[in-house]
Amino acid sequence: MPSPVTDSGLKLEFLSDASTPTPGRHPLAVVVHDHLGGPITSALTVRPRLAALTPDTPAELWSTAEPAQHGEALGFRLSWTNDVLFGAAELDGDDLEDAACRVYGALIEIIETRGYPHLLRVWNVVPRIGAPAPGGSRLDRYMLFCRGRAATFESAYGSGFEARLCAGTAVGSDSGPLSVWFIASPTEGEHRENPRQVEAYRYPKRYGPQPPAFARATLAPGALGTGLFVSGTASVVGSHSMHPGDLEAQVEETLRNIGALIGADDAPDAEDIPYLRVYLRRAGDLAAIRARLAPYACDGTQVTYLRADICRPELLVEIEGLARHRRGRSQLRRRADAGLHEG
Ligand code: 3EB
Repeated sequence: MPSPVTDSGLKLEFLSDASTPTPGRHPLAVVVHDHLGGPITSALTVRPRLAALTPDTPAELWSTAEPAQHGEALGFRLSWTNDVLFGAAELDGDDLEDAACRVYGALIEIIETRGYPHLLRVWNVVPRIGAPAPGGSRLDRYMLFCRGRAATFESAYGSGFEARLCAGTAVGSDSGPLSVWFIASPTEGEHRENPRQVEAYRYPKRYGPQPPAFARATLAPGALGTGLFVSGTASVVGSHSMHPGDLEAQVEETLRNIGALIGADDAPDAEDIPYLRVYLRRAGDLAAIRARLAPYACDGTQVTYLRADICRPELLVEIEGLARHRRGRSQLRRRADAGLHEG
């Protein structure tokens, strides 16, 4: 069983049918990846419309030291303690730009009015992310999503909105609603950039008229423990997609990116990163990537494999995670220092 990432305010553990949650903790939310029933029916349950690629994929349980309260607002299901707010919404509708505006408008209103104004982590599952936008504009649906999301952040936070963006993931499902879930806090986290990558919100226009609104990682504030939320990370160096169509090279590049983000010289060690979630465009790549990541699983990292589309058509894999933050050892760079810019 992988060791928990944090023992204080917010803890992530993994539940299979055989395991029971740590006694004395209280469920905040559960993210369930397989067809089985949710292990904790009383908690807010998120079921991403992404197939788990291994039969034994455990659910993720986010738990708190204090009992959580549960409620609903503006289309979001919510779960909270004094230290943390978890929310999840599913939104149907053909107009993805409008759906992104509405869901992010509601999200921002909720976190601001309820006293959790600092976003720490957001996940987005976008149905048919790579399909063309209607109207023959040469945009795809991911670009529409990016437009709605960024416009909403900008109208809420103003022209410096990029400084408030947190760690994120946006991947594609075959069908279903736009699904967004998030973790927010009353106190600020620390957003990080990757020295090997251009800030996503500064990507040049060739990747879409509106760059994606996320930071490469966010360090949770002290009250929640010391976990570093690592964004969905792909084979992108600078702003370019590397190794189009080459799964194994993309995996190596992605691991180097994650390593750079957490201050390692190369790929991260298993002890640095207790959780990896892998999104694969082609289910048939499972065996190859599992072989590469086997050392992580051996050393106690939970590695979860899901089938998803990646936002750029040439990308085959995206990996996110939760890293341990090691005081003293860290060479993490603050956003302001991450000076890799392209013209
Ligand atoms: C990338 O590096 C890969 O739009 O929220 C990763 C994480 C990616 C989050 C998002 C997109 C998003 O650009 C794609």
